[in-house]
Amino acid sequence: MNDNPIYKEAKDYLVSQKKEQVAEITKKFIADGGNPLDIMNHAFIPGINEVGDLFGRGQLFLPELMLAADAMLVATDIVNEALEGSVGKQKSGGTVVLATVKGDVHDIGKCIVVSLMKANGLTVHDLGRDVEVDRIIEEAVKVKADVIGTSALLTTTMKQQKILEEALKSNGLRDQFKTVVGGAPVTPRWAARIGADAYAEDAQDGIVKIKEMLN
Ligand code: B1M
Repeated sequence: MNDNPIYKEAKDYLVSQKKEQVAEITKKFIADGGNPLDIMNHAFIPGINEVGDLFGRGQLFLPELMLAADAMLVATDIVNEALEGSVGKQKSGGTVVLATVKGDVHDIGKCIVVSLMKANGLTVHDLGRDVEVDRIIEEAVKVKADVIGTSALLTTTMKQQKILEEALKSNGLRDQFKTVVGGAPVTPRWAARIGADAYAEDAQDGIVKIKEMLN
């Protein structure tokens, strides 16, 4: 239910960079039986998008963006812990190597994707952020990954996803892995253009696409 007043309250705390209140309301929401992803999807993601829009329009500046990101990370940690704790340890057999691409430090979305993957029984090798294509491929080969997932939040770093596709081809490895791309500026059209196997709009969509590819 998107009209739950707690979502507006939580969103307002995030937009006004009130880290303590963000932590408190997230813990309370989960303790009261709320689905952790609901507060993320209905309060914090719209909240951080609003912050991004304000920043883009020059109505909010980098220090405030960083404070809001800090509050977002606190919420993400609490949500991710709840997600990971909510699952059994059964593995579904799929192995995923995931990273935010080189030149890009945005990892809030990627961390949500990682937690949801783990919650769905996937084995995840999270390489973090600002990761070189060669390092991603090296890890995928090492752990015999089924899927390579990349996140890009900047229009300037999206091209790393294309570089990954090209590197896989030139190394004769393209058939060994499925690839999925995500991140705010990434589109299904971009995924098709660079030859990725799938585009994921959000974390849940990522799970759906990966499970489809694993089947
Ligand atoms: Co920056 N930033 N930022 N930033 N930042 C954006 C992306 C921007 C759109 C803001 C704006 O101007 N309106 C803009 C990019 C413009 C562009 O490229 N055209 C921007 C800019 C310019 C910058 C800097 C250059 C600012 C500066 O220094 N002057 C700088 C760049 C640093 C760098 O990377 N080299 C910068 C820095 C930062 C902070 C460090 C302050 C912070 C990041 C902190 C962190 O991540 N640890 C930050 C933040 C928070 C944002 C915004 C406001 C929010 C991003 C976010 O966390 N969203 C962002 C504005 C926006 O995106 N609307 C912005 C919430 C998150 C849950 O969503 O990551 O999209 P998202 O993930 C979603 C889906 O996309 C999907 O699932 C997730 C969950 O639903 N998904 C996947 C993502 N990856 C996936 C992978 C998958 C599947 C699904 O499978 C592989």
